[in-house]
Amino acid sequence: MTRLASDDIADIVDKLEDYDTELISKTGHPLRGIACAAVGVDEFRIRNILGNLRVGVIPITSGEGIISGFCEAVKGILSHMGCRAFVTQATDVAGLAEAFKKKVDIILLSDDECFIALHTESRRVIDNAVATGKGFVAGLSLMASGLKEKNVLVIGCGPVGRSAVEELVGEGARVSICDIDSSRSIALSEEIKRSFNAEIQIAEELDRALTAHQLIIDATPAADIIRTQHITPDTVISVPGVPLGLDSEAQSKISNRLLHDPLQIGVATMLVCAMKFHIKKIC
Ligand code: 2YG
Repeated sequence: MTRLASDDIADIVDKLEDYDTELISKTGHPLRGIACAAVGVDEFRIRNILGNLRVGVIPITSGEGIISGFCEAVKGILSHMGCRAFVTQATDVAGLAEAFKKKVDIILLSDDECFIALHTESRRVIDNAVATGKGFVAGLSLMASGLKEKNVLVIGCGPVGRSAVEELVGEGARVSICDIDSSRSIALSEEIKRSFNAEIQIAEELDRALTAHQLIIDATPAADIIRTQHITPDTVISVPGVPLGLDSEAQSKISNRLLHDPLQIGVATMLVCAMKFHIKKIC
């Protein structure tokens, strides 16, 4: 699992308004709209519910410890989405106690391996990797005006890539997968066959797969794997992976048809996934 650095997230909160403007120009929706599309919730229905939600973010000191700015960035994204979010003063178990005493509806916390949202009343657990896969597929779909019957390449068969593949199969896309470890792509294709009775293709060779696809999800921690020769006027790329997998020439060539952020879409989608259980409770 990629561990973010403070530099990756330092300016997220200050730039959320600008990011919404960028997202609207790329997908037609701001962050909240993309998260709602990812979860299949009507954005206008949840607006007032969000305003009443109390969300606690708990700093966790285990393992490699606190990432400076991480909880503040998560809290800033949640507040930008319209809910009442705060970072607990205490860390770890004391932070959990503080959140419960403050009667939160949703808790977000992350150690080195696992970043989750807990919906206190329904006791549901939302995993960041699953939500991130959903969110970036929704973004690709909005940029490409739908993915049904379209060929989509997913690079990286880790937790985020797996979630993206499941979403794409659900959207009726024709999915190819590629992973540096072929046992992971084989395992994922067998799992998709078993769970969805759907066939996905395994691309043995990344360069050839990138040349053959215009719709791409890059769910790897690899840099510079997507280069200028892979970018055509029809190429649209959604990158949940950190760092961004396009080299600088490919980035300038693809211009507006590229979606990437280190935390925002994943956290926004986690929140809407969590509150979706909340909506079920009230409707
Ligand atoms: O509470 C803290 O400050 C730390 N325990 C947070 C540690 C987070 C470690 N995980 C990551 O940096 C990423 N997997 C987070 C999600 C990235 C989404 N693309």
